[in-house]
Amino acid sequence: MRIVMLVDMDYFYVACEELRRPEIKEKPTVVGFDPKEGKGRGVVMTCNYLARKFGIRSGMPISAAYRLKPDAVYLPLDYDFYDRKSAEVMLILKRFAQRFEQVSVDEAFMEPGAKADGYEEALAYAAKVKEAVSRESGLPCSIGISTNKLMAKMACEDAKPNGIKLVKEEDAKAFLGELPLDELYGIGRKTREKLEAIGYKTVGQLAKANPMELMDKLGSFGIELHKYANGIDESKVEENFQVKSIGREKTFERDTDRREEVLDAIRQLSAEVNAEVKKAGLSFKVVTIKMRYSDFTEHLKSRSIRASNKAEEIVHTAADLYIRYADPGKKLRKVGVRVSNFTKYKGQSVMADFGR
Ligand code: DCP
Ligand code: MG
Ligand code: MG
Repeated sequence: MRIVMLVDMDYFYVACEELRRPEIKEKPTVVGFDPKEGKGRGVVMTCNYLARKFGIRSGMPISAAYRLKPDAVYLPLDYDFYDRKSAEVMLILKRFAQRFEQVSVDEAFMEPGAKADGYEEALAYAAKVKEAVSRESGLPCSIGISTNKLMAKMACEDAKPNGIKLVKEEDAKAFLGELPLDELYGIGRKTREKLEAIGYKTVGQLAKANPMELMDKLGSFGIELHKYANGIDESKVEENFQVKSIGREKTFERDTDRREEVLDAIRQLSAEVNAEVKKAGLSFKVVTIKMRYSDFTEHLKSRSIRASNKAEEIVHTAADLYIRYADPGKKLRKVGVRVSNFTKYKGQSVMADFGR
């Protein structure tokens, strides 16, 4: 039988911070922008479960979090560190997967295939995965198990934090039926409001709706939601360990707005990217530059070019994007150069797992 698992790390950014600051473990902790005693702008990226008890949530203004719990621990963002931990976790998970699809910095779908071919086997297998992640990365995760991606995701939400939850195919509808609409994958605030306006309040009611009516109100998305409400999802776990992009980034010793210093960095990064591209025997069609400013806002600019494998093409495009689009009023904390949309060059094979 087909078993699908979704592994999602618990309170990921804060859990990463706990590794190097064990003293925050027992304290409500928030990672995000500086609250500046309630006057700070920007949002909460995430918080641990202790902080959630006070009503703090991802995405809420940091000032609102501060009002709820001024004496929580507030930590700044360190994307480099979270990216490294993420890469480490993904490598661990891949070992356990026959099919694997990373869907965000902290979550991935996996099909164990013949390694766990039944519900009981899958439960035992998930426990093994969870244990390996914990032992090797030091981080907690939760795992949802079911027979498709949608239900694995829904099960994982239910398992959180630090749990494993299995939803058998025959139990999927009952499991979903009780949930309020916006807990169903795919339903955000707007869709919920539309559905409520036509009289639906729970996923169970939506499951019994006439799909034609939903088609009328929401187009083909309505049909999809009707399937979701019934626990149906035919999408595949898409293997994505083929190289999709190759990039390098550099954090400046000090935040800078000196053009020459940035261009030097772009030249150096482009050369490194080019070496990697050559090794893989690829040609690229898109060059992207990433600019992260000292206030942690981030700017990505891409340009499509004719397929190329030339170093100069990377440098020229990246430098031009920087000159055109960098915000002159801000200092850069970090710059990155990335190429993507590969076509094969000289018929060499595509290697997996290029350095991030
Ligand atoms: N994140 C973000 N902005 C958001 C939501 C999340 O930057 N609006 C970041 C911070 C999270 C990470 O992505 O740590 C993973 O997001 P999750 O939704 O998986 O949330 P957490 O892992 O933090 O908590 P949970 O235990 O609920 O999964
Ligand atoms: Mg998570
Ligand atoms: Mg997640």
